Amino acid sequence: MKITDAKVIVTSPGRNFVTLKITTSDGVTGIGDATLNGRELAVASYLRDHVCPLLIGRDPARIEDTWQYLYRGAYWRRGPVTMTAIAAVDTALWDIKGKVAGLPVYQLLGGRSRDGVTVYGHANGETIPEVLDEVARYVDLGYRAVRVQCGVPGLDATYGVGKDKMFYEPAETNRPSEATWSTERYLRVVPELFAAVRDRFGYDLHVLHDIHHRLTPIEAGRLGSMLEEYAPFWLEDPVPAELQEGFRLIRQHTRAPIAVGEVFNSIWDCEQLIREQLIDYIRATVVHAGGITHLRRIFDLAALHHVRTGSHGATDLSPVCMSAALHLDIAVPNFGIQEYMRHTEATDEVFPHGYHYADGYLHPSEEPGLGVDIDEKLAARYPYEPAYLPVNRLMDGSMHHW
Ligand code: KDG
Ligand code: MG
Repeated sequence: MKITDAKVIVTSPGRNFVTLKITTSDGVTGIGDATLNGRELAVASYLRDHVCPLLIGRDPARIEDTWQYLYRGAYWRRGPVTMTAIAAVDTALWDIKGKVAGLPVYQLLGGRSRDGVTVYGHANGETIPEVLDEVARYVDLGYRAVRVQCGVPGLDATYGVGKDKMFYEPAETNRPSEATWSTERYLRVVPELFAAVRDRFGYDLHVLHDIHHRLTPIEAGRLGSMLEEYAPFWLEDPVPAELQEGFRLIRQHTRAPIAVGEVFNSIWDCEQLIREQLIDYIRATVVHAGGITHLRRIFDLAALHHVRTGSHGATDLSPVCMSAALHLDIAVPNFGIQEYMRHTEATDEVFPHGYHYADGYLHPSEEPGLGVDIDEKLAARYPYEPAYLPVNRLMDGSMHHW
């Protein structure tokens, strides 16, 4: 069997998604998510202009070899654009392998380690009472874990506090919007938020919070120590993570569990964080971290160092990525939690899928392969729309350091 076609499909059913579709000489098809929020067309070009021509004639069964060929062969290693493109190829080849074997992909990864994948959703609100109402909505839906974010008094907009409920879309069309930030005000409101959530919902619910890289290590240590009494499940992205050793300082000052990794694209972004046990959850994803093959490698390294998984699953990761993530989540021994923000109805129609939510858990599809498809005719009805993630500035107008 050989690869006979590889094409890139860009569609925007509510937001932009890039998908790679590979076809084999036996007529088997596989798909992979290649969406990089705000930089979608860079990955589409990387695939179309540089990778698709190399795939034609290759054996689709050689997943590892193809991964190494694209990673090493490019000479220019790593980076979000390259690794998202490689992820799309890798995911599509796992989909094909599952279909050829007649098995869901998780069976090829060693089979089930658990009955379902515990997920969390985002409870957002401008005010604390609004957040509490959103938490109640998730609790009513059976969720065991909820991420809480509220507006910071005195700031016009706070990143991560979405306008939508159940979806999460920070990107905006045309030019990026610009928001301002005050660490002092933020550090005052978050403990109040946690206190209110614990007061109303008790301690059985897992409560998560995303800092979106906005603090320094010592500020993050202070926030963590203030939140310890409210037993946070994790504090996410406390600081920008280019300087991995900076996390040592956070560890010295708090026992709050730390999660990081949604912007990571390679094992080298988290090697020190994992090896020195500076984090508790690794949030790298299939689409941005080199596909199932590379993410499995990261998860295995993490398993050796008491680090559990907590993959990114915001709305900008397509149902193709979510399907692939669930096959890994259900199989790996050190699974922690999976983020799950729902897609719009239009997106679900373009990407029919077999995974489903029930009682706090997601369940991967039992169909051979990943159990997700793309309706190309429908996809063609939603042309690409330029969109950017917002920019953040401090009160004095300087760019925030994250
Ligand atoms: O594209 C960026 C979003 O996916 C990101 O802001 C989401 O921080 C995020 C999260 O934890 O879901
Ligand atoms: Mg995040």
